[in-house]
Amino acid sequence: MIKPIRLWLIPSGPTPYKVTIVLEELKIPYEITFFGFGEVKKKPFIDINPNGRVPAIEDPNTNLTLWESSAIIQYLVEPYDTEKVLTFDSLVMERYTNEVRRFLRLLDSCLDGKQWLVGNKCTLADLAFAPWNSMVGTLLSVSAEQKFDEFPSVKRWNERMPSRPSWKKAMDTWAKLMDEQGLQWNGMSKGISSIETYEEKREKDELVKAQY
Ligand SMILES: N[C@@H](CCC(=O)N[C@@H](CS)C(=O)NCC(=O)O)C(=O)O
Repeated sequence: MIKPIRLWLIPSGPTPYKVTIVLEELKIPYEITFFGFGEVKKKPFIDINPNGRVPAIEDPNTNLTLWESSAIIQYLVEPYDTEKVLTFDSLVMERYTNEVRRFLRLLDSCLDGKQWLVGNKCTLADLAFAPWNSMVGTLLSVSAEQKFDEFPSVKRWNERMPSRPSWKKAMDTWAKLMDEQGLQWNGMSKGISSIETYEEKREKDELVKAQY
């Protein structure tokens, strides 16, 4: 029997409701302790969260006190989302990667011996793929250089795109806007090389603003 988790919040602050939604979704019993905005930097709350911001939780099942909403929801899914209601297990991720591969194989066979997808000129059908082709390395967790190794016709077709000024302009705009937000190509902040570091920094509130 799960003992109710205590959730500390101020009613006017939106962030704690991130936690209540997850508690509801996962049907975890909880009790709310609420107080006024003026008391957030005072006792007794700063004994729970010395940083003086809500939400914070106390879990009597594990004797854990925790603050920072992203850290809290991450913590809640570990023991309480056994049915994977709000998360994916690795099998689902694997299925997703396999789907991307299956589709690329199909695309590869469609492009076999052809320059473009429809007829003998570059059409909307080709150009609509261009941005996603740029993301394939991230989707398959391989380097940009290796992403089309298994799909030679797709690789040649994708290499034809940069000959289009429109493609180049769109890519330049994309790169410039990402740069302005301090993001690298895979959507993570510059200097972050793994999803684990990304999650860690997100919990500590250390990501660039664009990632919230
Ligand atoms: N990064 C924190 C942000 C929490 C936050 O800013 N909470 C606001 C209410 S929505 C708060 O406690 N404000 C009081 C203050 O900053 O003095 C989190 O995700 O838990």
